Amino acid sequence: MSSYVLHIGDKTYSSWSLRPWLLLKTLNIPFEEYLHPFGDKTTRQARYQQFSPTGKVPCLHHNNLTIWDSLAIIEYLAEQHSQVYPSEIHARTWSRCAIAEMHAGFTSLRQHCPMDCTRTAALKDIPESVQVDLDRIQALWLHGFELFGGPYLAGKDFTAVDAYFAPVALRIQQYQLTIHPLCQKWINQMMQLDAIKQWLHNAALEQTL
Ligand SMILES: N[C@@H](CCC(=O)N[C@@H](CS)C(=O)NCC(=O)O)C(=O)O
Repeated sequence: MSSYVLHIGDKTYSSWSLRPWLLLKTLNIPFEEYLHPFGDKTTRQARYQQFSPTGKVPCLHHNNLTIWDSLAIIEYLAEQHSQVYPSEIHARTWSRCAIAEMHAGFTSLRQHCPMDCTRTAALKDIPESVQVDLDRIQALWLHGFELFGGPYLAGKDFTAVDAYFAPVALRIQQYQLTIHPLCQKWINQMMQLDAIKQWLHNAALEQTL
């Protein structure tokens, strides 16, 4: 079996890239990483289409397969590695629902608070639509803690759903958004992951290039 090759964008900004990267790193699944800077927008499609049919990152290559889109990558990895999702069916199903909701939604939070690892300033005026997204995220996470007992979203282990919401954890930090203390506790724990520290370190280095 060949090794996984993951194509990603700038660590400072690429929230979709962070999800599979963090999952692979934290589950200790070996992979090769190729970072393609966003760079000039006019040439990006052509550059990215050399490895990704949508011209977007992330994109995984494995055993002559090309797997584009972060959600398809997570599902592909789940077929190979049992630790990607919780073994218990309720927790696994809940995780898939939460991931699907993240993949398709929270557009206001994504639009008004794009992931930016250089940012430290609070968001002054929080649009109502952003607060609606945050309220739903908070309810979802609290439901996960209540159902599965924490400390991770779907139980005692870090799994795909934690990786999928990691960019939201970073956004809440970067824009200094207020969230329920139990959710903040999960964010603090995520910030302690070696892989998150490595991502942020690499993102900081991008600013010096
Ligand atoms: N639905 C896709 C979204 C991928 C996406 O939008 N990636 C952004 C970077 S975070 C991208 O490649 N943008 C390049 C562009 O649109 O030119 C996924 O889940 O992977």
